[in-house]
Amino acid sequence: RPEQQYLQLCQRIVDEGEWVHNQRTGINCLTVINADLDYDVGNNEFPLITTRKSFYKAAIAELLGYLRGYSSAADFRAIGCNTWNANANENQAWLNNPHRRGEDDMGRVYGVQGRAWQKPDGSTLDQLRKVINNLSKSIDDRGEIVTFYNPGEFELGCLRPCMHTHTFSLLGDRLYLTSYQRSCDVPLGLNFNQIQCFVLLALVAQITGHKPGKAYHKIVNAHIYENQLELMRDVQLTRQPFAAPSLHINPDIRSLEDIESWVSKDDFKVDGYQSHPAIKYPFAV
Ligand code: DHF
Ligand code: TMP
Repeated sequence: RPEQQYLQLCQRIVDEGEWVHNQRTGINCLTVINADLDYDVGNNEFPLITTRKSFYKAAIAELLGYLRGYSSAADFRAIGCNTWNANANENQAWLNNPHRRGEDDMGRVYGVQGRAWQKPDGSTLDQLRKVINNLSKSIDDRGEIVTFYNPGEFELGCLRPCMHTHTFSLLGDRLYLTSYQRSCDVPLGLNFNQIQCFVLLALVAQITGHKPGKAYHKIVNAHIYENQLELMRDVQLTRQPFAAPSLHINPDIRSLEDIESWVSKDDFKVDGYQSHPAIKYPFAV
């Protein structure tokens, strides 16, 4: 059961985590270092958490926004995703940043780096296009990497990317994905990120004509904020998980252009999802 990995990480933080004061948010976090999760995309074991309601449509919409190169929280809202409103509009350091271009601007984060990495000569590099072109020709040059991590432009964005590097690999007749995350809000952000690893591999396999294998998700700093701990320990971790659901992607999605133009969160259908009630975890801006 894919949720066991999730629940084991939560329990490990509760049992073995160490308190760390976080400067950016001013909140203490119970923290562990290093976690390896994996998802069997080939067998369609969709890693939705069932011990609380998962807002998977918003997680898929967020991924679509990244793949399209969005840099405005308004663009995310327009496709059914409210996850960037706070960081774009409520964080004082970003509101004071002279590079912020008004309401809803996120700056040069995620998708901007993935689709329009700035080169020294003034032109831009589309990392995702390159990877999809190569995989479509069954080429894996051992560097099929899309990275959002651009330290030279951190001050131009509202938040440094959390899940920041995705490496695709071809082996035998399968496509694999390894995703690297520097910082993980386990109660709130982790299930979104799990969904995104799974869907990214399933989607890229579909449009490049490969069978999906596994998605490997590597996390460095995994934490629970102080104000989330009780809900996690006394509510979510006392619940028994239900069986994993499966994901069905519209087979008409055939190219990156499709993703850029007409694909929406409703082209992704989930079968057999049963969950415990929602838990509203506090969000640290
Ligand atoms: N900051 C922090 N402190 N934690 C995060 O997880 C985080 N994630 C960001 C940006 N900044 C962040 C982008 N992704 C939610 C989920 C993912 C996300 C931002 C927010 C969230 O609030 N999820 C709620 C409600 C989802 C909904 O109603 O659509 C949840 O219960 O999953
Ligand atoms: P940081 O930039 O100070 O590490 O704060 C980012 C916070 O957001 C941290 O708690 C991790 C969390 N986060 C996720 O867990 N997943 C995500 O996809 C994003 C964007 C943020």
